[in-house]
Parts: sequence; C-alpha cells; structure tokens
Amino acid sequence: MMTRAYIGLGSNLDTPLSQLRSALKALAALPDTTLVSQSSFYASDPLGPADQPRYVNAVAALDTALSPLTLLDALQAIELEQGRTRKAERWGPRTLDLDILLYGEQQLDEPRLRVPHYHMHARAFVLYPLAEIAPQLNLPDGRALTELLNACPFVGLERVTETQCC
Ligand code: PH2
Ligand code: MG
Ligand code: MG
Repeated sequence: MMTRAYIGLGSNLDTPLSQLRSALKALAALPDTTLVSQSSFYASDPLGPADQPRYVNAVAALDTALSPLTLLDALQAIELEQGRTRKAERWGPRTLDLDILLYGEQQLDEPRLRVPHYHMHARAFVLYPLAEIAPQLNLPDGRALTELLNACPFVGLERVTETQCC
C-alpha cells in the first residue's frame, strides 16, 4: 500500500540549489517510492541564528510503501551522503535537511520522529512550497492548508529560478 508523504528540503551550504537537485534525484531513486511532484525552489531568510546564509527550500510529494521510520532512515542516509554533519547548534547551517512533513493522515509522536513536522504550521518556507503542489491539502488535525497560509505572510521568501540562485 502506498502512502502520500510530503518532504521538506532545505540547504544553506555548498551550493544549496545543487544540493536540492541532487536530493530530488535521490528521492526519485528510493526503493518502493515514486517522486510524484516537486515545488519550485524558494530562497528564504534563516530561521534561528541570523549569522548563517539564506536557505533554499522546496517541498516534494512522494508515494511510498516505506514505513515512516524506514523512510526517515533513507532520508538521513541521503543527508549523510550529501555531507550533512550533526552539530550542537540548534537550527544551524546544513548542506541538506530532509524532513518528513506529513505521512498520509498519520500523526506520530516517537522519539525519532514527530509527524506532522513540528512548527510546519507556521513556517512560510514550508507552507508556500507545499501549497504549490498540494493546494487542497488538509492536515491530520482537520485544518486546511489554506487556513494556515492565511495566518502566515509570504515574508522573507523569494521564489527563485535556476539562473538566479546560489
Ligand atoms: N531549517 C532549519 C533552521 N532554519 N531556515 C530556513 N529559512 N529554512 C530552513 O529549512 C531552515 C531554517 C532547521 O531545519
Ligand atoms: Mg528542518
Ligand atoms: Mg531535519
């Protein structure tokens, strides 16, 4: 059985746009998984420490037969493959961050994985790319994505094209 999952992609080190492109290829190559769609790329002001480069963010939709934790393992393997190192600093810079935003209608609260992704409800760099590929989406708690967008201004965010960006 396939489940529709939404993945948030982010990078602010080592040519972020290429990081996201490579990550999308890696997502498309996951076993028992189809890459269904991907949003545009968005340059975004860093949330967290301000002394770090701007991020490039995007969201991808997958149909996957992998369980949430198997998918998490696979995403972390891609992060490592692309040079991710875990630092103590919270919300510090990274070559690649792949977050499971939503996994079907499921709500998970496990030590390794909370779904829906915490704070996604209020992050413009998640909600706007998500709305591009899933405008009619409702969250597992019944809230409509449009409702969340209304409460989240398009601030610090810029849709970018291939040539404009880092
Ligand atoms: N990710 C973070 C911390 N801050 N800021 C932006 N703009 N985009 C991100 O993806 C991001 C962030 C930790 O995951
Ligand atoms: Mg993240
Ligand atoms: Mg993460």
